[in-house]
Amino acid sequence: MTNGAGGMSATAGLGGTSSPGNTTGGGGTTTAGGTSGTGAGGTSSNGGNGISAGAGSGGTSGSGVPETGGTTSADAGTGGTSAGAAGGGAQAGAPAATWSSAFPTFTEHTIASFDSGYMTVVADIDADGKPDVVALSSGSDGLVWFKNPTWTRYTITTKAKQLIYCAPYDVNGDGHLDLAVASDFDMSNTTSGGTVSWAEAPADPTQSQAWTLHAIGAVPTSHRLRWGDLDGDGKKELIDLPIFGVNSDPTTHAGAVALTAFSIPADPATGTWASRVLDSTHLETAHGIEVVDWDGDEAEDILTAANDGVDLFRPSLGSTAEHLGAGAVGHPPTKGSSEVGLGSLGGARFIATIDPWHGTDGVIYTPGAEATALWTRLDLGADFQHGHGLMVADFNGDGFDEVVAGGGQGALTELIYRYVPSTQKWDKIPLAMGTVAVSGIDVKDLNGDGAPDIVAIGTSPTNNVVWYENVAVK
Ligand SMILES: [Ca+2]
Ligand SMILES: [Ca+2]
Ligand SMILES: [Ca+2]
Ligand SMILES: [Ca+2]
Repeated sequence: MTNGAGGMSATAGLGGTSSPGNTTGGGGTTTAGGTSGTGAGGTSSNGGNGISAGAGSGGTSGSGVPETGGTTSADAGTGGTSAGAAGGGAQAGAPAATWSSAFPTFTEHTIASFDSGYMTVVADIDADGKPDVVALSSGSDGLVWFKNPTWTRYTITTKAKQLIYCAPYDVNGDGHLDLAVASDFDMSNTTSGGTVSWAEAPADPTQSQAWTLHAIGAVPTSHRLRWGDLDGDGKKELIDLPIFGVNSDPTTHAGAVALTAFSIPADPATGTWASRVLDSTHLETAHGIEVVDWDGDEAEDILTAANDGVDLFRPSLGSTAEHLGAGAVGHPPTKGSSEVGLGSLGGARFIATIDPWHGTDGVIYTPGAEATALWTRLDLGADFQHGHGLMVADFNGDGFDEVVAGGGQGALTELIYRYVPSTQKWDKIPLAMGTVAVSGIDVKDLNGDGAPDIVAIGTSPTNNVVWYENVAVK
């Protein structure tokens, strides 16, 4: 592995200042803990270091994607984007950026032991201004949250079984973050199960652990949930990505999934959630999803990672799948892409993935020569076994996003990919080896210092939740 400064410490050690401003990959995102986001508008810049900004032009200034409850949407860190076709590259709302050689170290802290940890999301559950860590187990430990900073553990529900995913949002608008929950997950059953519900937060989740479950709907093998404002009306819809299509082939999993959006009814506790199938023809073995505002029109858009690679969906435009990334060559289901995130290098857009399904390789896609062309695929190498977590974030606040990713088998590799303009290569900075069997990763500023931190959750054999404190270079 190469590293600007060598070694496991991830220290660039070259002096300079790191900005705590925490622009998460583009224009104007709000940040956690009440600190204000930066990401002011301005022209996109490639920092004079040879990065092509692609064909995009004429974008609007970035509109941040604030999550409910004041937590950062570091994962959505997309901000202003070019208004052109899918192939456009520039993020017009990105701040002028100058790449910084100074890069933080990361200190690992254990939050908890946690059986069969599957996914984690950071959200301020008790609304005290400190983002908390929600953890979901595919085993016996259920759905819980850990209060920042003591990491006291509180149960959310024991009623939902065969849990697979959750996503925070204030569903009923009472000021308390609720959780959409996918349960009754069974990879071998593509014709039933896939329950989707929401857990209603009590007034004080540190006093009462009785979250009430309300039905939303069911799509067999529901596997990933995200909230996104698909029509731009200011209220988010729940997006449900199943992993396998109904009655899909049990071996190849041929047969597309129904990417589905549910709308919150007037009375979310008792009303019927209208559902809308956004796509039912493109996505097989669909594993990754990211909500972004691709074109700055305030209606949010969706990136997916599946056997066909990376697709963009812009439901507000009534468009079908826009195929951006080819994914890895292979035999289904072991092909295509598995995780996906969107980032920016000083205004030039990129997509990061793990390829193929449950895959091995970190991959960077950059816009093709023409707006309609598939994006250029740069394979960074087979760094993972069972790669199962990826997030894009700007860890040193220089306007150039990095990628953190991890694998749940073998050496249990977690690393950060960081673009270096002088070499036009992506350095691999080890984050941890062997300590977390990564099933999921989230990135937020946990300690309120403005620098994004990393949370990772591990399944067997590590069975744990940890966070990596971003120790900025002073
Ligand atoms: Ca909190
Ligand atoms: Ca609520
Ligand atoms: Ca950076
Ligand atoms: Ca921090």
